[in-house]
Amino acid sequence: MATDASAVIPCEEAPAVDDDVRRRIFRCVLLHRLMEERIMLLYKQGRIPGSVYTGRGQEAVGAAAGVALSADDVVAPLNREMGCHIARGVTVAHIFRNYLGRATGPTGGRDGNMHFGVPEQGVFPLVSMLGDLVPVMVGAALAFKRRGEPRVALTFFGDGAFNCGDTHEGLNLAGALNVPAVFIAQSNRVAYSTFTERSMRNPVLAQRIEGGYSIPCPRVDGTDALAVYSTVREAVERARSGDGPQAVEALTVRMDGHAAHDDARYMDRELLHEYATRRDPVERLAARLIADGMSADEVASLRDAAAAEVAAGLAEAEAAPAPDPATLEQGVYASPVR
Ligand SMILES: Cc1ncc(C[n+]2csc(CCOP(=O)(O)OP(=O)(O)O)c2C)c(N)n1
Repeated sequence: MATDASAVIPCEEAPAVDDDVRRRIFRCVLLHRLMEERIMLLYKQGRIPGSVYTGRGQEAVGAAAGVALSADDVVAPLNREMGCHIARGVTVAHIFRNYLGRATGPTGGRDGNMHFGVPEQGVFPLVSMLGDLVPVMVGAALAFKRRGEPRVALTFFGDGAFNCGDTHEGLNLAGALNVPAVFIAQSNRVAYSTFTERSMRNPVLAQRIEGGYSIPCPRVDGTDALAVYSTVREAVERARSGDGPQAVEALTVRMDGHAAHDDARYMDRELLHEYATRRDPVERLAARLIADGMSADEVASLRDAAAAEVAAGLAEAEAAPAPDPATLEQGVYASPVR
């Protein structure tokens, strides 16, 4: 589905978001989109071990939330938030090294493209069990609070994860301990192939987070990167200033299947068409940059720069060594049983 520039709805005006921030977010959403497109090609060529989970349509959320954090904050992105890794300073090459299973990648070639992070850069790896990152990040936030450090811990959960007990235990604990944690609900309407309305009586997560846990939870259009940034930034600063846990519900649509094997034939075609043509997060931000005075040439050169960054990062990752089979048990057992 090609994007018709005249059909795209630009991001809302956001004069408070300065130029540098806009450019940083645009780089992150672009890299997210372009890297995943390249990864899908590599996957189809059989060069990616494991499966591939994309965040097409949701790029604005992870990227803007990542940019909204300060340097000392920590974040645990999920598998549809590659732009968040980029926003925190993880390099394109490092992410590609994970997808290509290289020895020098974040998991040393052990991961099937999901459970990677760079903790020394404040990016925690994903835990597969839905909802489990909520209590993990409450723990991080509790540590910051007890040490008197003005730092914030942020994580995401999908609407499917909101049906898991650990999410609720974590939200409850965050409120009871009044910790500086921020939770982003990625409401993308579907969990695998189950639509949210079929798995919950009340699918408005913001109401349940506010009503159930007394955690403020504004709702925001998750395809509008500048709106997500402004809303998350306020939540982060409230958490940092001692107001306790905060949440934001980002409304999006998952544009691809759950993973590369899933053609998403159960999704509503008209809805996907509407989001692809009018609400593509990358194009919405490009349209806003142009509406606010950036020339089309400059936008094109930012796109070219991102494409060059992807090509260079991939070349660097391809040149990296494969893991040595002799290291197979390293990091698997505390003390290998012979
Ligand atoms: C506790 C638990 N139950 C089931 C699964 C299997 N599973 C993996 S992803 C997924 C759907 C997740 O949906 P959602 O949280 O809405 O995130 P989305 O995939 O839409 O981004 C399921 C059921 C799991 N990983 N953990």
